[in-house]
Amino acid sequence: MDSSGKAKEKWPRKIIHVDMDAFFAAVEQRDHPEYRGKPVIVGGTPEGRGVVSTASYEARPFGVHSAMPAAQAKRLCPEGIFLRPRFEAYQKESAVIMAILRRYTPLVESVSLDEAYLDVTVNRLGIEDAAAVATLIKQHIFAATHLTASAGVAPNLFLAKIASDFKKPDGLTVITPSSTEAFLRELPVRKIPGVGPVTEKELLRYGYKTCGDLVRAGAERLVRQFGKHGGHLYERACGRDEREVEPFSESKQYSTEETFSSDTRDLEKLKSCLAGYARDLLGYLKESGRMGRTIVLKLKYADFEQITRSRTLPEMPERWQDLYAVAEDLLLRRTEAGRRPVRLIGLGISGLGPARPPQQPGLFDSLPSALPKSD
Ligand code: TTP
Ligand code: MG
Repeated sequence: MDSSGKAKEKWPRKIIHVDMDAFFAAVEQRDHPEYRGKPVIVGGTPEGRGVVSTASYEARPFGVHSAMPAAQAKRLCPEGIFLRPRFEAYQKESAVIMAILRRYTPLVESVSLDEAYLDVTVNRLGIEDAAAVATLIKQHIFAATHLTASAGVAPNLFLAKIASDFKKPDGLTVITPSSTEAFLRELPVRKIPGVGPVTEKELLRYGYKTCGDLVRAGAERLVRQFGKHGGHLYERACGRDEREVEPFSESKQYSTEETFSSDTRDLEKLKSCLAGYARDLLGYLKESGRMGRTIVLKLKYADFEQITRSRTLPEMPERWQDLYAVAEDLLLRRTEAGRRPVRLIGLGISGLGPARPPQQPGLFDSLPSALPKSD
């Protein structure tokens, strides 16, 4: 029994998933007070052909969401404030957030700029109650950045991710081992990470609306109907996930890209984009203390065919000019750029890892004074 008289539940592992709320838009609202409380839409310009990166919570009731063409977002939300993304600002914030998370446990896996898993089964505060750790983390992030995060606490990564998404923004949801089944029973299949609109449609065709429906169908039938993927869905619907938090995978790729306002065959224009990207990418990597050796060029031709061409180097280039030289070579030798009109160009570095072994600062070193000190 614990102090509240409740029987203590046995947790195989305690995982927290942290996901920032409307990340890019929240940074813009923080930095521009005049945008607070207003629908802010970050991404391509509505006059152009780019897409929405994200929308503030004020814009979401209008139906605006990530990956929607910005022009469509403008039709849905004419009073929206449309902003171009400021990636350096978001990367800087992300680095602050990830550094905070690493103070609680070295077992932090950052899966994107605004999202990470932590294994706090054992943590540096020595707190058993993972929900209490998640509460501290949310306060810590807010004190340092003035941005809100939502957190999910659960016995595995899959459930923790579902939980962090359950009550956004500024939410905290706990799924305990004993509440897992009830939690999943009515959960729509679309909420399973990896189930997009196409898979959802397919599942609905067979009458599977919720995780409960998948569990009732059983593994055998699902494998018959959907092959290996069916078996995977069954495991998740039962709330099982054996994946570990992998601290060294960090963010797997960092990239930047742009959709042109009109398709182009102009090689000079493409090359000048790549030079700008190379400068940004290398600056970011150096600043965030990471290194990556695989250079990835991405092109989308006017007919929407998309290709990537990559090259892995013996070590990360020191100067942006060297990174650019690789990108240019890929562009000129391994694509049809110049001969075929191009709609989008992007450059990325993958296989990222920390340049130095992660440090283990004291948990409360340089802690913002706003964070309540434990006594
Ligand atoms: P998400 O965490 O998916 O979205 P979000 O943080 O904006 O909102 P939520 O409160 O629902 O978590 O993505 C994090 C950031 O990544 C987002 O602010 C912008 C960027 N992003 C894109 O650029 N394109 C996309 O399609 C998505 C989904 C995100
Ligand atoms: Mg987010």
